[in-house]
Amino acid sequence: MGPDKIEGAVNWYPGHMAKSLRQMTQELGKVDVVLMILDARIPASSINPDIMKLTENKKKVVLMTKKDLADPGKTDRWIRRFEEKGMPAAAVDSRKQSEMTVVRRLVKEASKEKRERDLRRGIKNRPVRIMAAGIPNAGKSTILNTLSRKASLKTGNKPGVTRGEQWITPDKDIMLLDTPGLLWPKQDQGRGSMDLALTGSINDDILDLRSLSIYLIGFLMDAYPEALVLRYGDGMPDDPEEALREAGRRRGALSGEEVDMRAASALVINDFRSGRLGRITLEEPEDWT
Ligand SMILES: Nc1nc2c(ncn2[C@@H]2O[C@H](COP(=O)(O)OP(=O)(O)OP(=O)(O)O)[C@@H](O)[C@H]2O)c(=O)[nH]1
Ligand SMILES: [Mg+2]
Repeated sequence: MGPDKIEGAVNWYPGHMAKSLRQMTQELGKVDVVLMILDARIPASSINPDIMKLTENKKKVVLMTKKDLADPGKTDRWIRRFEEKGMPAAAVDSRKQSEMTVVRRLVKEASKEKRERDLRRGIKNRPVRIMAAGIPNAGKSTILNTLSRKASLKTGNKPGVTRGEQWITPDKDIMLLDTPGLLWPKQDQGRGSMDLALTGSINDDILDLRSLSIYLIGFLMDAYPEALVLRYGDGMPDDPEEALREAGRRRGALSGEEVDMRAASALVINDFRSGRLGRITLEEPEDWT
């Protein structure tokens, strides 16, 4: 099936990420609860081991964003898996106010000890300080905006929108810390990296879109064959590369008479990212250790 490497993926850990990690370390002392922001389509690959290590002794809540794009059955299984491992977890569409009820409840539970400690020390009404951390483009800034009911943080559908740490104080009860998306240095360049690339956490210009889309099509043929039929029609070739060509042909990704494979790749990847291939999760909780 698809290749196991992304060519040219050498600079996945640009210097500014190392700097951000150091800055987060400095802010951490002030933080009561960490929101571990994962992408519901790739819960395993979106766990950043550096962030896990950094926040080892902190109260954590796992929030899987982009629930609207993920496979609902798999999302439920992922939630149970995190809970089994002792991590309170929920999945949300981070743009929706109605989905913040569960987030507020989990934050309240995670900060219970801190509030009781404050009370014992005679401290009243000190705000709960919450940090959102995770990979680029996962929806950290979006969820903090929704929680604060104000669009004060910049968001955008590409990795690396947030460049520095930023506290916001939407009301007297909470303080929210937005942080830049972080990858980690020693990434193998296998499947996890492909998944991070497909969901848009790695800059597109360092990716080989063709191998990426062939990998995606191969995965869909196994796991969600109906997704390809619904989007591109019946009678697609069995070979992923040929299927890519055919999808390009049917969708008009042409250069003259020929299929423009680069345009076809971009088209298929965009169809996935935007949900036009349906609600798809690339990773199973059973494969995660
Ligand atoms: N469909 C969907 N889109 C979402 C969701 N959450 C965030 N997005 C979109 O994902 C993109 C990235 O969101 P951001 O909040 O900028 O992501 P971030 O984690 O802050 O990214 P960096 O600052 O680059 O690390 C934006 O286009 C959001 O609108 C969600 O739950 N569902
Ligand atoms: Mg951001």
